[in-house]
Amino acid sequence: MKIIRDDNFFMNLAINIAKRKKGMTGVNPSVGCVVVSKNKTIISTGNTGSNGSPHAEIKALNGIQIEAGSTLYTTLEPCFHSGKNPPCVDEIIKSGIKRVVVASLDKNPLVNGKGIKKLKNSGIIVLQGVLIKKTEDLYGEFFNRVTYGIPGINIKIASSADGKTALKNGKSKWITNKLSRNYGHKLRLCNDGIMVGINTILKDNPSLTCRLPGLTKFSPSRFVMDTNLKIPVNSKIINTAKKNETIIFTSKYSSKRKVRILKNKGVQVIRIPKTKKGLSLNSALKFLGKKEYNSLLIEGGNKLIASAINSSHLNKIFWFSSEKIIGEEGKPSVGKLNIANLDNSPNLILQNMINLDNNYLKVYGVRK
Ligand code: AOF
Ligand code: ZN
Repeated sequence: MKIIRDDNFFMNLAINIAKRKKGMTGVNPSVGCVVVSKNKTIISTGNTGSNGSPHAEIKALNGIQIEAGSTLYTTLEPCFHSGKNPPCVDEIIKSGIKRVVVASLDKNPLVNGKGIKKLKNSGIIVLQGVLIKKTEDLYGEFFNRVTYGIPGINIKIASSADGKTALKNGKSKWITNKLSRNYGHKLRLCNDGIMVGINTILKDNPSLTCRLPGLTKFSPSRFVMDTNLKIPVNSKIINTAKKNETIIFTSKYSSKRKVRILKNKGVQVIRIPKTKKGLSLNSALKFLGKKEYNSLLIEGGNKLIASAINSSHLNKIFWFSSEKIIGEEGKPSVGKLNIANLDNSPNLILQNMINLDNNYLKVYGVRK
């Protein structure tokens, strides 16, 4: 098959380069950039640096000589503002490049079209929108945060073929296979934070870290919804709070002593309001948005998953299902949704289905 080295080809490469750093660029989205010469040779590539600096375009332009007729491909509109990093548009203009291809506009209000306008005003030809569907997908959570001030929510469910997450006696080790569980660690890597309900901590005592070799330092921050502050002070996440950020959301602050112990162990205890359905997920999300978390992975329990499914900030559901069948007495993956009419069921789109050694991962997006 002949490979056509057109704009789509090079943008696809930039997207793959960006994807490789997802979850490792701090509050900054992961961007991919490719510089290509007139005769379609790749001159250099770059993606956003760890923890957000330098920006992808700066890395790609560093140390190269721009020949006439070169094109720069970038997955996200080059930045216009000075934040922790200087504006990429100025570096692009200085480099002498005369053609820039962009996939998505940067919905960050500090940029949002201004970057492209400045490039065009300085005589650069800009083509925007190439493979935009793929980049809108890649930046779904980031765009949610810069638009609404709230992180985009992803849900992970690992269930039997009939949608159950545990036996009647609570046992769940292991419903899904090793490959699925490893993929689950990749999801932890790709998200800025991970949230569970207190019952998941009481039942499993998880550490909620990413344990892919070499990538543990990119483990997400951990958040627990714990209405009555039941968290055991010696649970794994509390004992590792000095290494990995850990926040307990609660509505009770009654045991001052317990709060003090938790704080001494490096845990933040944040009081948020309670609703009829339990702690207010929206209040926790607003708090996390202010802290500039772009993405949040919710892993359970099923009540929290139900709240996340009802949230307008739901981004994707990653549903792993195995070949086992558990039956009616098993634990349902999703808590009560109280749907009386199927038209009110969440409107999902199956975006991808991956065979993981005969477990299946279905990735659902949300029709908004
Ligand atoms: C780019 N290239 O690689 C990334 C961009 O605080 P700063 O200066 O690092 O700016 C952060 C913002 O820059 C971020 O919110 C997003 O709008 C944009 N990210 N822009 O030109 C990059 N990561
Ligand atoms: Zn930039």
